[in-house]
Order: sequence, then C-alpha cells, then structure tokens
Amino acid sequence: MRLLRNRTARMLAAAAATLLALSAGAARAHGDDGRGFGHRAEPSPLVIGHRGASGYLPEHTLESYALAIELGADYVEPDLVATKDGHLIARHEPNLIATTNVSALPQFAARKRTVMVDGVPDTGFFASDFTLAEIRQLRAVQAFGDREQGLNGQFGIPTLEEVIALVKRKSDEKGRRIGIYPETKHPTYHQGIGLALEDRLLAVLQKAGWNHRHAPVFIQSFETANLRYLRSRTSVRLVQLVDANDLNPDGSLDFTKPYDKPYDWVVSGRAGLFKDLLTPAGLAEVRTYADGVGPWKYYLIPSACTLVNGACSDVNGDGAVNEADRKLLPATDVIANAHKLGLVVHPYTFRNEQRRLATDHAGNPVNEYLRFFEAGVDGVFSDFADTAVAARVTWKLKQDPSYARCLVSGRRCDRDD
Ligand SMILES: [Ca+2]
Ligand SMILES: [Ca+2]
Repeated sequence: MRLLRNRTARMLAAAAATLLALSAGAARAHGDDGRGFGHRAEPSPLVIGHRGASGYLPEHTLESYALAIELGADYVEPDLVATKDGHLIARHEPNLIATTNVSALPQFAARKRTVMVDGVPDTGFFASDFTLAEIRQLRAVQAFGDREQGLNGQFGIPTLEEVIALVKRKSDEKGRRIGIYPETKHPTYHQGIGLALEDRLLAVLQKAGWNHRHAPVFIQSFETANLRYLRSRTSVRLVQLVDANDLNPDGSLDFTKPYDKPYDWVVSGRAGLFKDLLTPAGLAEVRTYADGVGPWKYYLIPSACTLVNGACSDVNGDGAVNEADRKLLPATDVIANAHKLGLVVHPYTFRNEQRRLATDHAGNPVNEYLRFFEAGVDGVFSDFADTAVAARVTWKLKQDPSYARCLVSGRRCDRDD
C-alpha cells in the first residue's frame, strides 16, 4: 500500500512535471513576456531609444523615455549608476556635473571632488556621494550643447524601478511590447566603491518579473567580466558593447586610452584592444557569455575624410570639419561574422544632426539607417526614435511592398509576427 502510494505520488509528480515542462515550453515557443506580448512580436530591426529621446529632451528622464516610446521606440535605454544608499538611477556617468543642475545647488557645493574613474581623474559631483533623497533634489539638463536647452531644470532623475514602471504602463497603454535596455556603467569602478551594480540590477529585474530569458530586457556593458558574472546569474539577454576612442582620417579606429580596451582588462592585465572582441575569435568568445554585440557604428561601416596637408579637410566648405565631410567605406564583415555565431548586432549611436551624417547620406538621417539595415544590423541605438521608426517603415516597404496593403487589413503587419 505504501509502495503503491509512493508509486502513485511519483506518477502524479511525473505527470505534473510533464505538464509544467509543456506549458513552459509553450511559453518559450510563444515567447510570452508575461504581459501578453509575444517575444516573436519584437520588431526588426529594433529601435532602441538611446538615453530615451535624448535628441529632444534632457537624457535619462522619465519624460525622455516616455517621448521615445511615443515616437515608436521598442526599447528605452537607461544607463545605470549607483547612489550612496545603493539605489540604481539613470545617468550616463557617475559624475552628475554634465547632465544635472547639481553645480548650481548651494546645498551640495561641498560635495565637489576629484575621483579616479577607470584610471582617469574626474572632477565633479558623484552619484555615490548622494542618497536617493538628495538625488531627488536635482534636475536634468541637456548634455549636448548643440541641442535644445529650454527644457533644462524641469525633470527629475528616475530610479530603474521608476523606469520599469513607466515602461510597463506604456506597454499596456500602447498594446505593444516595450522593453528596457539597461547599461551597467563603469562596473569595475562601482565594485571598487562597494556599490556593485550587477546584483542590484538583477534584484530589481526579479522584483519586476523580468529576470528571465524572454523578458523584454537586454543588459549591456563595455566591460566583459561583469557580463560573464551576469551570465552565471541570469538568463536575461546580454550585449557586449565595443568602443574605440576615435575614427582616424582613413576610417581605421583609434585606440587611445582610456577607450582602448574594456577596463576590466586593464585591471586583470589582459592584453588587447576593444577591436579584438569583433574578430571571428573575439566574437566566438563573446558568444560564450553574451547574446549580441553593440559596436560603435564605425566598426560596421567606417568613413574616411579627404586629407589636405595631413589633416581632414572641409570638403563641403561650411567652415567646419566633421562627419559631413567624410565618405563611407564598404561595410566590414563584422555583422556577417556575428550572425554566423547567432549574435545580434545593435550599433550605436544614430543621430539626426547634419554635422553627424556622412556626406553619402545627403543630409537625410533616414539614409544612414537604411544603409545599416541593408548591411544587416538587428537594431539601432538612436537619439531620435521617430527617425529610426520612419526609416524602418521605408526599409520594410523596400523589402515587401505588400506591407502597405497589410496595414489596411487591420492585422498586425510586423514581418516577424
Ligand atoms: Ca548607454
Ligand atoms: Ca565641413
């Protein structure tokens, strides 16, 4: 009898396990993110609102993320730094001086100091010297001098939890899957000051129900060791960012420190440069811990200038020497090599301003997206999500003119549905 009971219990347990496995499998196959929006409904190429809609509003504010979503972004990108009391807030740097009004607030004047960040002295006001309650007193400012400054001082600094709450609410309002693409900023630095980002980030994702493979989340980092650590702790998709210092006149990349290599390589004594992550061997290594790469776009399609007396010349004669004087070179094989390994490729950063567009694009930022879509990228980090979305529409129509007819039908017309 006891044996029978045990056997029955085992059979029931086995049946329950099978059912669980089946439903989990069905959820995986459907790719549901737990909010009724299937994983496979994710558009392609993805439009990632870089720092929100930072082309229009002060970056990394709820207003900037909300605008990016309004303009059609599929994901919004909070860069993360830690406060003194261990909260994750959305800022591009630990130093708050360039993106907030902190230097104008007398109550914080004494906080100004010089800190070593990744081996480089940096002077200003550091998030880790402020509690979240103090961060609440700050207001965001536009970091780019050539962009609208009229909205400075109006918007607060959000926590990651607040960004997630906004994104979930917008996802419900819009009836589409919207995700977050958080970046761990200066992970080694944060570990060194006792405010490691990784477990804090996973705890917030866990609480949000987003610490799983099919969550609408990508985590990105310019360092490698913290991504490896994250891989051991989460199945959320991870993306290896790949930087460089500058673009040389001939279109090759410059690797002047500190933008020569991931900072964890400096600490561990590993030789090499960022570009080594994008060779076939480098990509194969990245594949062991990440799901994609986020390269500076010139790794994919470089541009070269015209040299006069050894310096880049003002080809268009507007009195300034910039990207608008450069011509594109052929696409590299990075995208193809990444795709062979199953890695997605999400380059940064796409911007509308004329002086940031190579001459090939004829002053129209849509042309730049189309060139990268043609080269095969899976997503783009854009400061102007509306332009990226417009470019994606143009791209889809080029690929499949029936897309326009589908729009009339009222069906979901994403090609990946
Ligand atoms: Ca970022
Ligand atoms: Ca020029």
